[in-house]
Amino acid sequence: LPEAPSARPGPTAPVLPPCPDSPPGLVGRLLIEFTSPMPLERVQRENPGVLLGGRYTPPDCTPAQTVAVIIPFRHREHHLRYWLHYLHPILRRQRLRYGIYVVNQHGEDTFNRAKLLNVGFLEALKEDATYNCFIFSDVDLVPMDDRNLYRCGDQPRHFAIAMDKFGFRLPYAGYFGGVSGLNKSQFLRINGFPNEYWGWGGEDDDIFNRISLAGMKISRPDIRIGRYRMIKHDRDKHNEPNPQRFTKIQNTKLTMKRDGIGSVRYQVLEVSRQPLFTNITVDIGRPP
Ligand code: UDH
Repeated sequence: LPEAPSARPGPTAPVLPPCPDSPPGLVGRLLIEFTSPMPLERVQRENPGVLLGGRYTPPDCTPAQTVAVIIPFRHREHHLRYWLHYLHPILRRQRLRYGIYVVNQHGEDTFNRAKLLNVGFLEALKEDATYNCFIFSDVDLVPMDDRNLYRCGDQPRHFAIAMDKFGFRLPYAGYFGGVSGLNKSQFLRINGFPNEYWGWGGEDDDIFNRISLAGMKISRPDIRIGRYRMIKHDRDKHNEPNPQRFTKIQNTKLTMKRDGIGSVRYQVLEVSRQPLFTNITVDIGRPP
């Protein structure tokens, strides 16, 4: 029987093929430097395909996932410009459908990276319920190889495994810092991230513990591909090393049930869609 004409896609609804597993336009090793100034206007000009809020969809294929990239942030505007400059073209070459969310901690109380990441997860989903992969990236980490694909898989993924500051090696077997990715069900299975790590350190180890306790394993790229440059910086104000971190990471098994995405409290003060990213300014409170 001939197919009913109405079942055929019309000219207004082109059906694109699925995006390939190995994107064809990747270039491999990249030259990354942070010396020349990087005006936002230049980054905008060089990324005309990026839509308001930092959204992008490949024009020529249908991606399997929709990726929310979430960046914990406060007072790092010049790092963010480099990050956007390098990452937008990489993510585009990787044929991802994605959005960039900068979660900006309001005020000058102690910084809380993991809580900001929980906020990013919830707020990204409020904007687009189709997000099913969440990549959590520090603002000062730029991949040196575009074959390090910012996608989720059947296990939580650690991307930033070979940073320049650690001599391009994994600093310890259970390291899960810098850039990591979980799909929605993996994230919910560990009750998201802890909200109670104020100041620097420990929260990434707590996340690693959550993943292990939930019976999952970390997946990592090849050490030659998972290379990163970190933008050099001094320690930030109001993000001093947290002296409680050593005892806290001993107690993940007890705390993860009550402290996580199910218990996060915050107040969004502003959501603003910029040309290259969505900024979410949030009041996350202060340590008790
Ligand atoms: N972050 C901010 N603002 C802050 C603190 C942290 O945006 O005030 C974010 C940012 O995305 C950063 C991430 O949180 O990349 C992690 O914080 P960090 O860069 O301070 O952590 P890292 O371990 O550095 O990279 C620790 C301080 C190193 C000082 C070394 C001096 N030579």
